[in-house]
Amino acid sequence: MKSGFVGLIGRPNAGKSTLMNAIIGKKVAIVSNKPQTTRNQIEGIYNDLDTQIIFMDTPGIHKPNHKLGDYLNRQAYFGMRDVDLLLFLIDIKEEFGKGDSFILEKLKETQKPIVLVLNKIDKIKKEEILLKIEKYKDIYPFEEIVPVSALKEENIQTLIEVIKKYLKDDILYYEKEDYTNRPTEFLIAEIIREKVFQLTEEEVPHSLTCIIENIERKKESYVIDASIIVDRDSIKKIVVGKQGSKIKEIGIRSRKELEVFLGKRVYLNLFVKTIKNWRDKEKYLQEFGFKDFE
Ligand SMILES: Nc1nc2c(ncn2[C@@H]2O[C@H](COP(=O)(O)OP(=O)(O)OP(=O)(O)O)[C@@H](O)[C@H]2O)c(=O)[nH]1
Ligand SMILES: [Mg+2]
Repeated sequence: MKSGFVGLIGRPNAGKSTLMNAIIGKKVAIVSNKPQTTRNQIEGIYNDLDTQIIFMDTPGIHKPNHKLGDYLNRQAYFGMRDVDLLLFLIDIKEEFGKGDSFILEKLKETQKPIVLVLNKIDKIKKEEILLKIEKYKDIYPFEEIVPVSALKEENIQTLIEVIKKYLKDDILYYEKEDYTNRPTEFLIAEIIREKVFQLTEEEVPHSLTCIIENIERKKESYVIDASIIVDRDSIKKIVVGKQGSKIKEIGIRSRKELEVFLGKRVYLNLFVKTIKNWRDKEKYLQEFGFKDFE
């Protein structure tokens, strides 16, 4: 039996959550093509016959514009502590930029082994992959460099084998059936937030959050009341849409996925509420679950 903790670190949109889901084989963390999708440190638990790996998915490290952004970065830094191995994720198609050097410096400070994961290899030609690997070798002596496609699930098994070399413990931290540390309520709110992320543009997804007000568990169904909190009325108008068309679509898509996830019929009541500038107010950040561990 081997076990241990692995931090997934990188810029927003590098594909950290997609990779974690691909490794776990279940959707633990939501994914979108917008930066700053992940807002909390989320554990995904990988189990096979003789191994348990606990992955820490983290928010992409970025320049914050709000208190919420500071919180996101702090969550990422927490994800670097108390792990056996750090996976530094980079979109192979992008150039290594200032944001990446900044993250690399932070990673180096931890003095933990760093494996570079070059993600999204499905977007470039095979010959280019080798050239990129050579380039990254000059940037830092990474323990290893592993090219993968989280989306197409290419080379994932190789990555798992690499990770296994760095696991030091021999106890089960979680039950073998567990795949995340997050409660069902959190996963439900995230599924709804993902739909809002997918169906809105520009600053809209970032200025809102989703909270579960109430869940009634019945014999054959769930009744879920959820609120989408926005930070100004103009955003509320967009989320509701013309004659409620947008919120209706968000509701339909969320319900479909929730029914599969919960395995029961779902009655979903969505409300949209404005709380001015909630992203900059400590009181609301705490109330909406953006709490530090310490
Ligand atoms: N083509 C391609 N797209 C990918 C791959 N992995 C992730 N993506 C896409 O990249 C976007 C961002 O993916 P996420 O997994 O949300 O990225 P993240 O690093 O978790 O982002 P944050 O949570 O914002 O930090 C999504 O549109 C994914 O579908 C990949 O291997 N290939
Ligand atoms: Mg993410």
